[in-house]
Amino acid sequence: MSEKDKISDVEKIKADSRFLRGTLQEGLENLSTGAFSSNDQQLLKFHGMYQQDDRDVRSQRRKYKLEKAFSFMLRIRVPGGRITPEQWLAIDEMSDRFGNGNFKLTTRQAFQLHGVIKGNLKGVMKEIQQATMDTIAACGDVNRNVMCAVNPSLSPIQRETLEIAQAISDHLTPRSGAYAEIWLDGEKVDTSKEEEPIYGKVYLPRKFKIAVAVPPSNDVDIHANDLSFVAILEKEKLIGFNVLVGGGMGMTHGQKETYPRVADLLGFIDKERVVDVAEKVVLTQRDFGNRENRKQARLKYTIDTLGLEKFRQEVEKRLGYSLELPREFQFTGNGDFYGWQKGEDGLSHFTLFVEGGRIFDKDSFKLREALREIAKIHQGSFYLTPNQNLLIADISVKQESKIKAILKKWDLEQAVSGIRGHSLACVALPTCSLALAEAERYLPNLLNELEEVIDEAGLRNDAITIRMTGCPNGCARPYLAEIGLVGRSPHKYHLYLGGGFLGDRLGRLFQADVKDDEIVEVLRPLIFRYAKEREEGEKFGDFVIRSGVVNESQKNSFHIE
Ligand code: SRM
Ligand code: SF4
Repeated sequence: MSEKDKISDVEKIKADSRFLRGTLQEGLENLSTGAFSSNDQQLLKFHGMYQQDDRDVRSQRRKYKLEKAFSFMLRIRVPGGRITPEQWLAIDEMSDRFGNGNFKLTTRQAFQLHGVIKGNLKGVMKEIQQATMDTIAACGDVNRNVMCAVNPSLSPIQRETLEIAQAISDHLTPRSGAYAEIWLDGEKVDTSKEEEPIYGKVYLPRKFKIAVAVPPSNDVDIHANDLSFVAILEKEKLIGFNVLVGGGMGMTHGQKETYPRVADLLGFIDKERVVDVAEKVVLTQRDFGNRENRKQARLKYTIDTLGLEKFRQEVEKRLGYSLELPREFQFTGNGDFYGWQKGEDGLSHFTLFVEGGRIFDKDSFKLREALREIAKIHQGSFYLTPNQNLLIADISVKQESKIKAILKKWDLEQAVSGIRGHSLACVALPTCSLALAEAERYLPNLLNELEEVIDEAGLRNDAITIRMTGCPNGCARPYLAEIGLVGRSPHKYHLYLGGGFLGDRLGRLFQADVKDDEIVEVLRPLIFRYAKEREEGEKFGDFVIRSGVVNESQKNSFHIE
């Protein structure tokens, strides 16, 4: 077998794509089908979109011999989650005109529009550009949306780290002119002269994710990222970052060679070196990542194959200098701080709980309308948080009462229980083609039932992290939750327990294939035991390990033995 035969099909598609063009232009013009060719579907991801179909109506359409109800999900990149009120209003408007009337705040601080049909793709892409946003590299084998801590009480540091996140994002954005050419009627370029200075013509072996954390908050979940920078402060000034590599969530049920992994500490760097280090870690993954088997291609497997020391040497060889020893840091949690807070600059900030990150109106619940009303008068920023919530930031004293009045009018200031406030669910059905079970549509109902048990046990205000995904890919980072539910098949979930409240330890498989209507009964005795037997300040995840409910040193703790 020649070297070329051994590489995966996606590698061949990228290599032949003329820097991500493929036959996307022809596919776009072919309106006899709502779909693109399978090769072009791979390339679409680099342009920030996924071909999907409404899975709720699949069997009905099959019965009438109709093509699947194809539409596209567009992911709009928002480094660090910061947008202006004008951009919020633009997304809101586009979701009506081009999408399915609602939109999603993702677990990586980006927007998603669902339900855009092929004939509308160009129109929406142009409007996204007019709103000074884009979807470039929101998906695909490149660096994705760069996350950054969102904590208003750290105002000056937040601003500084956000600039750094933006600089990393800008530096690692692909240079191909394909995006402008296809979607924005940009000038055609001679592709034989085109270059991708960082990625080269086959880009990375797999997706790549970067986060910037500011202790004490681990809201960005450093252990779910390929590369993380943890801010180190001295006398309240940012001096540099600890560098962590090799975190990741995705695995496949039944395939033990796939697993979630927490990141390793690589060292410390001065703040001026962040972009350089990000580039060299990306280059090392580009050169050593597995291009034959996509299930082994993430950085976490590269590191496990090479060994951390060899990986460090390769990074340092490319840098031309060594990393320093890591510095001490301490996290206190990975959730958001709800409600009102004052920043050091005297401005106010309000963090709103957004269940499942979905911005929608239904019956008397008018979240979209309320936020539209706020965006029309708000003079500060919005931040999409890594927990699918929304921070209405930089509110002046003059504006505060007006925003408070709108929140009150729409009943949005209500406190949520500790467990709901620390919940995350991925999209799953009906749009995600990989979903094996419900998540976003089911978790709120499960929480209604679970809250009854929690209330009975007197734990309403206790923060417990619970995360649900429709499949083992882990888009809501379930293996880092104290209670993780991972879809196995319709109505069935693997239940993982014992993840660290700080997002620093993976949970263990506690029970396989739990039926949805049995989850509460399985958790009930554990919640009561926790309420009765916990030590002072002990978190649920720590308790289930200390009390032997799950075993921390259990081998292969993610799959059924
Ligand atoms: Fe994800 C694939 C949704 C964050 C790991 N993810 C998908 C796709 C695109 C399904 C597909 O490939 O066809 C999902 C689209 C569903 C839909 O209908 O919209 C999808 N992922 C999401 C979002 C929207 C979940 C959410 O409800 O917020 C998140 C978008 C983030 C963003 O703005 O960029 C999202 N995905 C994550 C995270 C969490 C994170 O990055 O912090 C993870 C785990 C971390 C990691 O990457 O290890 C994650 N998504 C995956 C994987 C597994 C990757 C792996 O290493 O095995 C896949 C499948 C794949 O890549 O093959 C996937
Ligand atoms: Fe889809 Fe699975 Fe990701 Fe959920 S975890 S959005 S089901 S790929």
